[in-house]
Amino acid sequence: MLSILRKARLKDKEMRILMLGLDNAGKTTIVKKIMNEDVNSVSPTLGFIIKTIEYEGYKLNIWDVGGQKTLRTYWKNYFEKTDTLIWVVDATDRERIDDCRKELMGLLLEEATQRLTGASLLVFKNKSDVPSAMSDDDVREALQLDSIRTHRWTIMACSAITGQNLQEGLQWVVQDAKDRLFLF
Ligand SMILES: Nc1nc2c(ncn2[C@@H]2O[C@H](COP(=O)(O)OP(=O)(O)OP(=O)(O)O)[C@@H](O)[C@H]2O)c(=O)[nH]1
Ligand SMILES: [Mg+2]
Repeated sequence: MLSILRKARLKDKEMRILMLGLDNAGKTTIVKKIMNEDVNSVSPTLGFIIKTIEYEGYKLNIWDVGGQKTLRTYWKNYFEKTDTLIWVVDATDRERIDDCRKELMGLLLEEATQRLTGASLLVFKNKSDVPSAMSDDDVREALQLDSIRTHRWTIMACSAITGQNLQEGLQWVVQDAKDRLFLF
């Protein structure tokens, strides 16, 4: 039933995108950069922000939810009707990469995750402009992405500061949605 509704909305060219990840990963900065807003005035998100972006005729409703530890228990309240989950990783934060894996895996395994069934996953390896950032392979391994069988996924290096791969990420999201219309 859910997938029928989802499909109907995709036909209407409207998508719900949920952006999650640990605090300080760069979620809000990514959204601001995409919207051509000033990226120097970002502060931690205490609740959530919804921004709508028009991309290739699609209306992308992006839910940017705060990632601080105390806020993570509320993440599941946002799962419903999500077409694509964008998981943002701070590639410079080696210390918390294991926390990052646990949170992502917890999310995908949780019972409430049934509400995420059928959603695709884009892992944005953010802060790739920093020379010491982890490589794609490092992050792929550290997050054990290859073990994910329940969702279509991909990983992309990006930077909310330079704008690297942000458009390409949206391109993947939209193309994946188009593909799914024919798949199911
Ligand atoms: N060098 C670099 N810094 C970045 C990048 N993206 C974000 N930052 C910085 O990282 C910090 C956190 O960015 P936010 O966008 O607030 O992170 P967030 O994921 O929204 O954090 P919460 O709202 O607390 O969950 C800010 O100081 C940003 O300027 C990036 O691509 N490169
Ligand atoms: Mg934020």
